Parts: sequence; C-alpha cells; structure tokens
Amino acid sequence: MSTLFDKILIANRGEIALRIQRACRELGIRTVVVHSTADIDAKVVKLADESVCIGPAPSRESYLNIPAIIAAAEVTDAEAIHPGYGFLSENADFADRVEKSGFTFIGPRPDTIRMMGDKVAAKKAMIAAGVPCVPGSEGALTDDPVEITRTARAIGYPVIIKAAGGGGGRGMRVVHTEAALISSVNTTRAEAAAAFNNPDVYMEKFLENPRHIEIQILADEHGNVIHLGERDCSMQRRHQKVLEEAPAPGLTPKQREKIGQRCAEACKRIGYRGAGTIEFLFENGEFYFIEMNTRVQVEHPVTELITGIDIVQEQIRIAAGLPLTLRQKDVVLKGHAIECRVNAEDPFRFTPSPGKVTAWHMPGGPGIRIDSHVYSGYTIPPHYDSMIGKIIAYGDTREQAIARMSSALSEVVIEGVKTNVPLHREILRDTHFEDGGTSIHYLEHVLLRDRNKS
Ligand code: MV4
Repeated sequence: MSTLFDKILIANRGEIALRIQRACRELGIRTVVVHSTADIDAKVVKLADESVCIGPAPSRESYLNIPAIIAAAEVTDAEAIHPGYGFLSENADFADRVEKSGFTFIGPRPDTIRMMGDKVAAKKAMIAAGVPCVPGSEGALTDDPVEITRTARAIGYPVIIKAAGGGGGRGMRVVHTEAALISSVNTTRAEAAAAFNNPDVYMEKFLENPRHIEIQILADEHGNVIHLGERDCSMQRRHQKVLEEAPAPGLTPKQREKIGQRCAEACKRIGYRGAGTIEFLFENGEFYFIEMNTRVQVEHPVTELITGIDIVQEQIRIAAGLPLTLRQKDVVLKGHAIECRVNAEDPFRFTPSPGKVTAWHMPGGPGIRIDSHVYSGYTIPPHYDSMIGKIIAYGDTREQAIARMSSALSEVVIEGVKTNVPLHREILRDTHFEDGGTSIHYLEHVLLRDRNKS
C-alpha cells in the first residue's frame, strides 16, 4: 500500500499513458486506464490493473468525455486522475469537475489553469511577477482604431496580433505595415471569437528569428518551487515540435540561473502547484515570455535525463501533498539529452500514415531511452495524433548525445507504416544542427527547402 495514492486513473492514451503507468507502478500505485473502442488493444490497457472503455474512437466521445471519465473514476474507486498532455490536461473545467467530484486532479489548481489559458491574463501575471515579456500592448486591444494604430507605432513594425484564447500557434497574425493593421486586427478578432469563443486579442513586437526555449518548473503545496533548467524546442514544423534538447546549446550557466530563478520566483508568487513549463522566445541573448503550459510536456524526458528527476513521479507526490524531494541547490544539470519524436507520417509530405506496424525494432545501448506504446503487430488508429514514440539519447556532452542518437536512428526498423525517421537522420547529420542554436524557422525554411538540393 502506497503512502501516496492507492489507485490513479490515467485519462490519456499512447506513450504518455504508459509513461504515467510506469511512474505509478514504481511508486506502488495501482492504475485504472480509460480508453476508447479504438484502443482496446493498447499496451497500457493490457498492463493496467483495471480498464474502462469510455466511448467510441472520436476523442470528443471518449478522451474528452468528462462525465464518462468521472464515472469511470467513481466505479473503480480511483483517488486521483492524471490527465497527461493534450486532451483534457489544460481544461480548467475538467480540473474543477474532478476536484468537486472528490478526486485529486494531478496538476495545478483549476484557477491557475484558467488564468494561463487566457494569454492576456497569463502575460499580465508574468509581468507582475517580474518575468521578461515581449514588448506589446498593455492587455487586450480596445476597439479604437486610433489607439490600436498608436500602440503599433509605439512598438514598431512588424507586430503580431494574438488571440487571448489561442496559444500553440493558433489564432495569430503578423502585420508588417500600418496599411494592413486594422483589417488584420479585425480578422484575428473574428477568428478568435469563432474558434475560442473569446474575441480578445493583444499585440506584441514580432520577433523575426528567435529560438524557442522553455523552463521546467516543479512547485509543491508548501511554497517550495524549483526549476530544472531549460529545453530548446526550436526544431519544429508548423508548431509541431520535431526534436528537443536540454540544455539549450550556448546558454551560459549565468543566463540559465537568472531566467530559472525568475521563473521559480514567479511561480511562487502566483501560488503555482505541480509541474509547469514557461515558454520563451530567445533572441540576441534575451528571454521573452510567450506562454505557460500547465501540464507535463511531451519533451519532459530530456530534462529527466540531465537532472535524474522523475517529473511524473514528482507530479504525483505533489498532488498527494508531499513536499518536493529536492531543493534548488540539489538540482544538478549533468550531460546532454536529445529527443526525436517519431511520427507515423509520410517523411516528405507529412501526411499521417496510420495502420498496422508489421515490424518494430527499437534501438538500445548506453544512453538510449525509448518511450513508446507501440509493439510489433500494433495497429495505429487514424483518430489521434501521429506521434508513435520518442527516442531519447543521453551523453556526457552534446557531441556524445548526437553520436548516440545518430547510431540509434540507424538501428531503427519500422515496417507497415511510414515514419519521419528519415527526417531525423537528415537533421542529425545537418551541419547547422551540429553547430547548435538554430532558430524556430530553420527546419521549415532552410533544411526542408534545401532537402532535395546538393
Ligand atoms: C511569437 C513569434 C514572434 N514574435 N511572438 C507561435 C506559437 C505561440 N506559442 C507563440 N508563437 C510565436 N510567437 C512574437 N512576439 C513567433 C512565434 C512562432 C513560434 C514560436 C515558438 C515555436 C515555434 C514558432 C513558430 C512560428 C512562430
């Protein structure tokens, strides 16, 4: 019997459901897995102490079905619910319903989730807490074209208009000239009203060639907050991260310490609880806050490998009301880790490639971690996202991590579906990636453009 929880319900699927289940097993906690009809043959279901089918394949009717998930927790007598990432993980109303139904939500307080979901409110909170932000409008834009024009002139073009209800690249528009300003604001506003049921938009200076660097935070209910350093997630395509690494190439210990402490201090001030990630754009040596994610992230393993901290176990301990297992001075970053997200997709056209995996051979050896729910003979359903696993390489140095990842990628055999493994092999032998520090536009605008040349 665990001193934490006896039983946790995992409200997710795929590799993260398995990751959470492994954390539970190590802590001596039984797991209830909820799944759709499309996931009956999932590995996590086979390995679960109990499982409950909560609906048909479409997410809306299963993994997003709040009453069905609460009912599953009730009938199985689970004590806590882990939402993973995506699906209901950043749904404040779900967190509310979980707690009001008498279960523990493994994540931040519902009000914190709600605040961070409103990007205008999140930015205000971060400014108040001393986190550096992108220069921009003071809160949401008014309806006054004269005032909007004045704001844009003060910031200087190009500017970017973002929806308060957006995030992750949804609901934003870059404006290069005053002539285009008001119509762009109006269009973004209309789209925001339709997509997020919130017409609020705000304005920022558009940073042309930044990197995406994010800080991992852990906060307990006793006022202890620590940061676990940063991850560089700049290698992305259409707002989908492809490869992440920690630490960020070229960041100095001084820079890391400064931004990390600012983030931890901010989380203490806002009374943050659980694991969280503060996302920044990084340009010319400066950090600019853009968003905070109130969930465990796909790329959390790279931080786990360089810190030795199990982030999912910490989430569970925090939710049980226990203090953090470490103080900031005990957090030591050691070595380098790189994660390649493996997607079932056409490596050139990027179209999804679901279906039966007829052969599945994953690499191993020193410094290689595989987080995947796939097995030989598994059928990847077409209803969910195309990520089928992650290959994570650790080394004493970035060079060693790259060498191990390159070697690992050469061992991979996946048959029956197309995957983006060829893309990862290209990235790993790219000289600019080898140098480190490429911007958020590098993969799309340079590497993929040049792919068929030379
Ligand atoms: C920006 C930006 C440039 N300047 N904000 C896209 C996702 C959302 N999290 C914020 N995003 C951006 N905000 C300013 N003021 C460029 C992006 C952006 C981006 C950010 C992170 C990772 C990939 C990106 C790809 C395109 C644009």
